[in-house]
Amino acid sequence: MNATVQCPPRAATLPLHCATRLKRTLRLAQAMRSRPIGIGRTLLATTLIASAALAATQRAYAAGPEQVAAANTYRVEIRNFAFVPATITVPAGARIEWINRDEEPHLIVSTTGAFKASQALDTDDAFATTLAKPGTYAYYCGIHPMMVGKIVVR
Ligand SMILES: [Cu+2]
Repeated sequence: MNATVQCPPRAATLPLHCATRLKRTLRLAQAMRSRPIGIGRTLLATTLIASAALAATQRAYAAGPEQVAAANTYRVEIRNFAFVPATITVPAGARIEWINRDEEPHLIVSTTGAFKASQALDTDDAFATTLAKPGTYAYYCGIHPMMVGKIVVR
């Protein structure tokens, strides 16, 4: 009994099963070669989708906060009447996002008016702003002014 059949090296003398295997290998090689373009397209598509998602942050949160895909987004959670973390340091141009995990409404107000205040955020509501210029941005909750936080933009 001989289970393994050797394929000869020359294509001209290939038995049928070897020719089939060679074709399969060539097809695989072609697929591998075209893959980088495929990945490039996927990344581009992902970027476009991410841009669209920025406008739909609150919808994204419905699916879970880890699905907010934008790479330059930094999240501050509101828990037990506190901003967590109370201070974050982000690069210029970063998008900062607050999400209210309390049962009480909260709203985000810049101490200096550096960014537009949020609406009152109900449970799991989110608000975001983008800070382009380096500096320190203090903010507080418009309903509970003892709740304070700080964003340091580098
Ligand atoms: Cu509050």
